[in-house]
Parts: sequence; C-alpha cells; structure tokens
Amino acid sequence: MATAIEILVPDIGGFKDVAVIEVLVKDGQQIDKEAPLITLETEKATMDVPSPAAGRIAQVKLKSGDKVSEGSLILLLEAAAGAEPVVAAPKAATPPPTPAAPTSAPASAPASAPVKAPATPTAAAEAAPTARAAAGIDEQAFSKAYASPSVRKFARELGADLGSVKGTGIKGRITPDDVKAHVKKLLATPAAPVSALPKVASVDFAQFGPIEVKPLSRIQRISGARLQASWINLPHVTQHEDADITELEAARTALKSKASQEGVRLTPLAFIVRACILALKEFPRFNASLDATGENLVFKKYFNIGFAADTPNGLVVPVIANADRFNLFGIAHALAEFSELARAGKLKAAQMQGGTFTVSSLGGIGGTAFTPIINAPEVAILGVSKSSQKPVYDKGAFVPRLMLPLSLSYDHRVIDGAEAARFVVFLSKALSDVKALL
Ligand code: CAO
Repeated sequence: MATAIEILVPDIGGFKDVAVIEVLVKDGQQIDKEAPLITLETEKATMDVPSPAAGRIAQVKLKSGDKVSEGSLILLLEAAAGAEPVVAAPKAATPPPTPAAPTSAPASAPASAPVKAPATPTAAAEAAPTARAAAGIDEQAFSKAYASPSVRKFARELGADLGSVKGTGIKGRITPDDVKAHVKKLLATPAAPVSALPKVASVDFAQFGPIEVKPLSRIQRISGARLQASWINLPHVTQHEDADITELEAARTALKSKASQEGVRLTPLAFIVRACILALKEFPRFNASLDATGENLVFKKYFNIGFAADTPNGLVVPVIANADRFNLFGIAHALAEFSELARAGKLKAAQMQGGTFTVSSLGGIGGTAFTPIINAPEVAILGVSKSSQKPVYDKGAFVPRLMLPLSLSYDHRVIDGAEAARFVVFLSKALSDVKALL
C-alpha cells in the first residue's frame, strides 16, 4: 500500500526565504526518484530539488513565487509500497543531507520520518575552484548564467558555454531552446583554425638598443606563409650528392660564344634543368603530387620546371611550362627571360603557376649545401650549390674534378629514401654525361 510522506526542503546552505522560481511537478504525477521537483533561486545560484523517492504526488504544497527555507514542505508523496503514512514536523527531520550525498532518505526509510529532498546546487558547486573545466567553457560566466539546474545540466551534456547563451525566458532566463539554438549556431559556423604550434617569444628589442622597423615586402609575406605551410605539413628529408661536371663545364665554355651570338647567356642551370627532366621521366613520382585527400598520387604527364629567382622584393618562382620541349639554348633563353621579368616585378600570375618540380640554384653565389623547402604541393626540389674543384680518387690516383653539390629535398610521405638516393645518383650521372643534355 502506498504511503504519503512529506518531502521537505533540504539544507540549502543556510539560505532563508529563498524564492521558488519553478514548480516542476503537479498533483497526481508519477515521478521517479531523483526527478526534479522545484527550482530555487538564491542570490548566488539556482538549484533543483530532486525527489528522494519514487511515487505518486498526492499534493504539491508550493507554488512559483513562494519563499522557502530548510524544512519547508514541498509536497506529499505517495511513496512506493511498504512505507507507512507520515506526518512529521519539519524540524524533526533526519540530519540534513549534503549536496554531495544526494539521497538522504530513501523510500524505504522509517515511515515516521519526513524526507528532505537533496538539493542540487549546481551553480554554487560550479563556481568552486575545482569546477569541471570543460574545453571552451568559461566556468565563471557559466556559473553566473541565469538558468535552472536542468538547463545547466543540459548545457553541460552538449558542452555549451552558458555564459555565451542569450536567454529568451522571463527576465532573460536561459531556456533549453536557447541552449539548442546556441549549439546549432555554433555548428553552422566554420571553426576558426586553431594553431597547435607553440608561439615564438615576442621580444621588445628596443630595450637592448636602437632599432628600425620595416615591413616585409608583399612577396615575402606571401611566400613566407607558403614556405611555412610546406615546412610544417611535408616531412622533408634532404639527400645530398656531388655531380662531376668537369666535362659539362668544358662543353659550356665551348658553347658560350655560340650562345651569346644567339643572345643567350649559358649558365650551368640550363644543363641542370635538362638533366632534371631526364630524371623526372625516369622517376615519375618526383613529378607527382598528393591529391587533396592525401591518399592518391597524381602523376603529371607534363614537365613544368620552376626555378627560384632572387629579386629585390623577395623570392619568386617562375615556371618554364613544358620545359621538356625546349633544347638547351631554349631553356637558357627562358631562364634569362623569366629572371629578368622576375627582377622587374613583371611576371604574370600564370607564369608562376603549374610547376611540377623546382630547382633552387645558389651556385652563382656560393655555399656547399643547403636544405631547400619543397614548393608544395610538389613533392621534391633540387638545391644547387657552387661547383668547385675537388680531388677525386680515380684508378689509383687523385685527380682534380669540378664537382657540383646537389641537395634534393623530398616529401617523405611520397618518396622513400632509397628512391631519392637513386634519383640523385641518376641526376649526377646525367650531368656527367653532357652529350645527353646538349
Ligand atoms: N657553380 C658555379 N658557378 C655557377 C653556378 C654553380 N652551380 N651556377 C651559376 N654559376 C655562375 C654562372 O655561370 C655565372 O657565371 P658566368 O657569367 O661566368 O657564367 C654566375 O655564376 C652567375 O650566375 P647567375 O646566378 O646569374 O645565373 P644562373 O642561371 O645560375 O641563375 C637565377 C639564375 C635566377 C636562378 C639566379 O640568379 C638566382 O636568382 N639565384 C637565387 C635563387 C635563390 O634565391 N634560391 C634560394 C631559394 S630558397 O630555397
């Protein structure tokens, strides 16, 4: 037989005359244990008072707007079978439950004891230093938000930051629909990219001495972002090799006057580009790119060779389209023409697009080796340093040979180290075999 028990307001942290802002149940309603009965609001927090027992509500004794304190009668509950009817003074209640021990008086408690519902003071608990710090949730703003505990719980489940939710309820109270609308809006907004990279410390240089601040050039700002994207996204490895260009240099010297008659300045770079095309034909992966998914390799059947050009405004990479269709002088002519346009800042966008492989030559300046950054989405770049005479051991003796340092950086996601070594060895042989390049 069902037993009517009094459900009383539990310990609510010493607050008196606390406003009932919502009565969440009605007479005759069947409720489960822990079902929220009323919502109270103190100056600091709102809190739900859940039922300590399951049963049928005989009579609700409060209405919205009433003021309550610990021990106030909330309702009469016909608890589950086994319990005796209860009429007990609130003050004679069992020791008040703490918020951390939600069920102080289960339905099977002695029938003569009125039951204090355990309060769930969410906001107060959340404001504590040990508050659960969900990602992206401003705990302080969350705790101050004007919302019932059930709405707070709902917001927690969705990971919504209540502090940012606009309430449309009475006096700006946040309703469940407000939380839903907020989450929907967030889902519809593309997330701003979040950099996981640690930041470089910013230093006030002026504190150490006089300084002058000048902006980066437009080209530097654009190329800088691209270089950084490549450096971060592509696992770079650089393979070094020396190519014997003794005969190539002899051939170039022999051809110089003929070239200048044709208005061409013949530098080692033209031979290098020719050798690269042979190597790319032999090793098509070096002329490929990963597709957007990163799961397929796109093999390009054309050979558009880019070359890094140093200009007063910064680094640019003109592209010689279909470079395989040019002879040696044709390549030399294209190199000179594009270099001039680059330095004059007159390259068109189309003349810097569609590259499949890049050569970066610092040979005219110096250096022995470097690690060029891949011009992504290409997968490899050849760095060329200054050639120099070196003793090479040949048939029992050291002989002087003109050696050209090559530095091939490659995307290790696409190219294995062994393949890269084969590529540079092939390239080195192609540069030694000058007849194939003429
Ligand atoms: N070893 C020895 N000498 C070399 C050489 C090499 N590897 N490469 C070029 N030279 C010589 C040339 O033969 C030329 O001498 P001669 O006039 O006596 O023949 C001299 O150095 C100057 O050459 P150059 O630099 O004017 O011409 P190039 O065709 O070699 O290069 C270009 C053209 C546009 C690539 C170059 O001027 C340039 O801008 N290089 C910088 C590229 C760069 O900044 N790369 C770094 C990018 S970050 O990865």
